[in-house]
Amino acid sequence: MNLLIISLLLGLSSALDFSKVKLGLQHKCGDCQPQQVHIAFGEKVNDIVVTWSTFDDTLESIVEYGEGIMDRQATGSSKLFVDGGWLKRRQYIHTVTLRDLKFNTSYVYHVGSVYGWSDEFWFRTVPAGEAWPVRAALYGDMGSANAQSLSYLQEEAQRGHFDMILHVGDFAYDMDSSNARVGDEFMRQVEPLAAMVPYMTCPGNHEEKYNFSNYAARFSMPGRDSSLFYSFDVGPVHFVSISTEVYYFTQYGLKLISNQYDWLREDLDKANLPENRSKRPWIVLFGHRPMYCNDRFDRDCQREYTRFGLHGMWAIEPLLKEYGVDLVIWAHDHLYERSFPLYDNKVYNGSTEHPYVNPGAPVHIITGSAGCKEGHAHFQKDPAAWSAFRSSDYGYTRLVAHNKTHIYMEQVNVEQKGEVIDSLWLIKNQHKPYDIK
Ligand SMILES: *[C@@H]1O[C@H](CO)[C@@H](O)[C@H](O)[C@H]1NC(C)=O
Ligand SMILES: *[C@@H]1O[C@H](CO)[C@@H](O)[C@H](O)[C@H]1NC(C)=O
Ligand SMILES: *[C@@H]1O[C@H](CO)[C@@H](O)[C@H](O)[C@H]1NC(C)=O
Ligand SMILES: *[C@@H]1O[C@H](CO)[C@@H](O)[C@H](O)[C@H]1NC(C)=O
Ligand SMILES: CC(=O)N[C@H]1CO[C@H](CO)[C@@H](O)[C@@H]1O
Ligand SMILES: [Fe+2]
Repeated sequence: MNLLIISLLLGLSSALDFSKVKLGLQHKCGDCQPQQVHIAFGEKVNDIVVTWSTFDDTLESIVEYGEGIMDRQATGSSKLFVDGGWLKRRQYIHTVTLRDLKFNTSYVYHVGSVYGWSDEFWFRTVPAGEAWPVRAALYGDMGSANAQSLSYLQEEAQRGHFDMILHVGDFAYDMDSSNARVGDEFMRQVEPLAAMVPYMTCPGNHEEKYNFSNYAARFSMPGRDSSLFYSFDVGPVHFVSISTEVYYFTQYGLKLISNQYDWLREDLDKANLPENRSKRPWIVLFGHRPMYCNDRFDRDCQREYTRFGLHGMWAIEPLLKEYGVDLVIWAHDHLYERSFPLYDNKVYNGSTEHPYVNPGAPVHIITGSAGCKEGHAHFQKDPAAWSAFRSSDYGYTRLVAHNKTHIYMEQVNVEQKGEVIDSLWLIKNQHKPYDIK
């Protein structure tokens, strides 16, 4: 067909929006069926960012959505992602933001383009304001092979048990493996939950290859820093996601540590402004490698850089004290472990009695036992003085932030048919810097 006719048609189509005609004429799309659909909170919790992949370029990225029927449309864009492996496999990763959704409302949607649409999915937006109980699943280290907790999480997500997921690093083992086919497989496996519940993340050591590029390309977290660190507010909780990995893979630049550290201090400072903290008093920070660890073979973790910093700088534990961080969630060690209130390796008001009432220091949870091909962890023989409960059975953690004063957490053991093996009430009627010398 000659150019004149094409440009004529193009002119027409932009005037009349015959986009199908336009695309059909110009472009052949071989492998354009959407897959790996997942969602996340955007810059605010009633913005939902939808992300998916196609192997060829669809030229357009569309989400059709609505309440009950898909009567609305939002468009976004795609980026070519080239994996670093020898095949240099390519895929187009699409993102579309659904803005200003109604709170506490169910939406159906599908994603795609004129070349193909995904299955239909649904999600429910969270209620407005702070006065409602946030329900989350927390875990790390799940993997594509031996993803022991996956079926439990898929089922709970589809039954509407969670408002959000925190996957605390170490996704697929590894996303870049087999020229990133393992990453694709993992993203397909989590689709039944991640397409329905905001799937919030932080990077782990298994995401390191090619400067975390599989992680950065596949997840669309809020903020401007390639999903490496960011924060978001849900109900009565200010969640903060950090990369512990910037302390360990320093070949990518010490600048990344100082950038994150400066951002973190500023973020915690803002969250502590009286008007913010009184409205939304809980601060929950999560990152992959624990600040304290009890795994016999985990030498890396024993270096505890986030606790002490590097080169005498950028230590994060003092910020937890200074800004009164209530709860810290880690993974990496393939186990579940709950600390007593803990600061600088000292226990503050440790007691095996539940609950923790106005604890004198932050509480740490390690939840890295969702599955993965590396198997169970091996504890040090004797628990550390700070250890309140530990188990190396596979499982995941449920968290409910009931209101401004009460957080409840429990550990689900998937090796015992989903039995709850540990639980904790964290009760605080004041949230402020800890009174520790
Ligand atoms: C959300 O909606 C449900 C059902 O429509 C209602 O029962 C519930 O009270 C609402 N929650 C809030 C916090 O508004
Ligand atoms: C690694 O990626 C980050 C952005 O995520 C970038 O700021 C940094 O410069 C990169 N480092 C190298 C060595 O490429
Ligand atoms: C805290 O409050 C300030 C000013 O009221 C606002 O600009 C900021 O975004 C808030 N930060 C958080 C984390 O809530
Ligand atoms: C907060 O939630 C807990 C647990 O559901 C409840 O016992 C307590 O009364 C609630 N507090 C307020 C102020 O609603
Ligand atoms: C070590 C420590 O933090 N002790 C505190 C335990 O809690 C009581 C009040 O509940 C404080 O008075 C102690 O200082
Ligand atoms: Fe790890």
